[in-house]
Amino acid sequence: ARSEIRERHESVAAEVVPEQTDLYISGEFVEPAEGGTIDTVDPTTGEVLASVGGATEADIDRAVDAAWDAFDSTWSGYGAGKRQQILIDIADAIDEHSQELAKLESLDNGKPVSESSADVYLAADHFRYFAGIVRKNGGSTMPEGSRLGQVVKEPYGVVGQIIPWNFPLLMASWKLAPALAAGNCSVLKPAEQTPLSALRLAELIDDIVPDGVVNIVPGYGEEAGPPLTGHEDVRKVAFTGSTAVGKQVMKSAADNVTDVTLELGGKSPVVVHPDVAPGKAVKLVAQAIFYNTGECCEAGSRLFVHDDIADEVLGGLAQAVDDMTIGDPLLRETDLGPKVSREQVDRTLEYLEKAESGGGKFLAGGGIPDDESLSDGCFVEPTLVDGLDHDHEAVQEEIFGPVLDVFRWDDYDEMMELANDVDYGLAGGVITDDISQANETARDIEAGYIWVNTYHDLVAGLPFGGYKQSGIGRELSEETLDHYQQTKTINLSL
Ligand code: TXE
Repeated sequence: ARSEIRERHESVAAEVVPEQTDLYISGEFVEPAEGGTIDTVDPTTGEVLASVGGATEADIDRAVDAAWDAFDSTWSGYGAGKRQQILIDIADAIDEHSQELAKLESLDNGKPVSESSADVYLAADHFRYFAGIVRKNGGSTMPEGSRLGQVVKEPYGVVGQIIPWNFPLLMASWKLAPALAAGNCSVLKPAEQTPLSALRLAELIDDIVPDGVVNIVPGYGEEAGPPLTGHEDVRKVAFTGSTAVGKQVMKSAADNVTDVTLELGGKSPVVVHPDVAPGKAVKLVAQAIFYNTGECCEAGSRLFVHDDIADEVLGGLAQAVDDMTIGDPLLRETDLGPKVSREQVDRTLEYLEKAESGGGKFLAGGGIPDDESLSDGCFVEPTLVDGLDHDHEAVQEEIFGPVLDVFRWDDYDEMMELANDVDYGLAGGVITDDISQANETARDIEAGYIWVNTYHDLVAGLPFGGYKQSGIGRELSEETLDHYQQTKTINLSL
């Protein structure tokens, strides 16, 4: 079975790995100035999929210049209608290549193809959403006595965007669609682990978008990140990644007082009330933590289940873990693929060791799957950890793996105090059939996005972003356009 997986991956890679893997600057694929390359690895097989150009400061400077040239010469002259059509054309191009992009994403990131197909659909949908709202983005006027006030929205010009590896294509679309809709040009840096779908997107939009409007510059975080976030000609920085790096990004942007939005980590609580059918809770909780191998900033990674149904829910979850198909992400039946990298596996295992030595008990999982056919890959078992103190590292810090910390409760206020006792505040889940209870808990959780009786459902139009150390700003919504524009007031004396 191990060789079967390798053969399958080799043949799919031959079919979908893009030809162009250099930096995409000003509509051309160019070698990095200092010639470095980055190997991007298939986390299922450990094989190198491609060597891509690795940008350094000189390349970032070049990309920023190219973006300003494009802004000044063409893009700033395009009206909303023209930008709308371009966004629709990008969405169409993504849809036309959806299967290819899904396979590429599954190869490079390791996510099951059922999930990467959803990502590709949502990426196209995101461009369509911003194509829609761009036309109502008109500003306002205020006639007041002998003056006529006008409030107009203007693009920043050139924005710098940095994305992580957990939803490579979808995050590229979350960044590019609003930036372009608002009238900006972009320099976008994909994560070094997963640059391929963004590079393929560059190929696909090359004939749609004027040269230099979108520049894709893969590179290592430390090499390509700071030159972009601290660049004096970059007027806005949007970052998705770890909270630790988010803080560095903010500091570096401070040098030029560059506007920043950040979408950072999370440690989101899921609260289960006693009135629900345990089976319903099991399904939702499993989805909240195990989707995308737990590599979701919004993952529901702390479960608070009411005493009355705790045994049934936890038993059901252990069974759900047993029933999951862990395996080759290229197969439709796979529920859980590998993590993105060896480094990420080690990080998760370290937390599991700490959890165990800190008194945690594994109700399911707890290590690497015992399956010879998966031994080349970055697999980790879905894991339930019981019995940790809430202030333990494995509870307080983002593990970003398929690991759920479980807690039982019977006193609502005490439970809610713990639920909010983390530095993060990205999301939360509430499971109950009692509408008043649902609303109360949704309001009590200190987080930017609460799901009731569902999870991970992120639909364009509903703002997504963090409280506390989970970030600044909102994506997926009209508010996002504001983050990519500056307000100008023209006060005209009549
Ligand atoms: O993240 P980084 P890593 C969390 C998650 C994970 C941990 C570490 O807990 O285990 O972070 O992952 C770029 N200036 N999240 O180390 O480094 C980097 O190249 C500018 C949550 O992979 O934050 C990549 O493009 N940029 C998160 C991006 O930052 C820099 C998703 C994210 O990588 C940089 C990913 C620098 N100095 C990880 N250093 C989420 N919110 O979904 C790195 N980068």
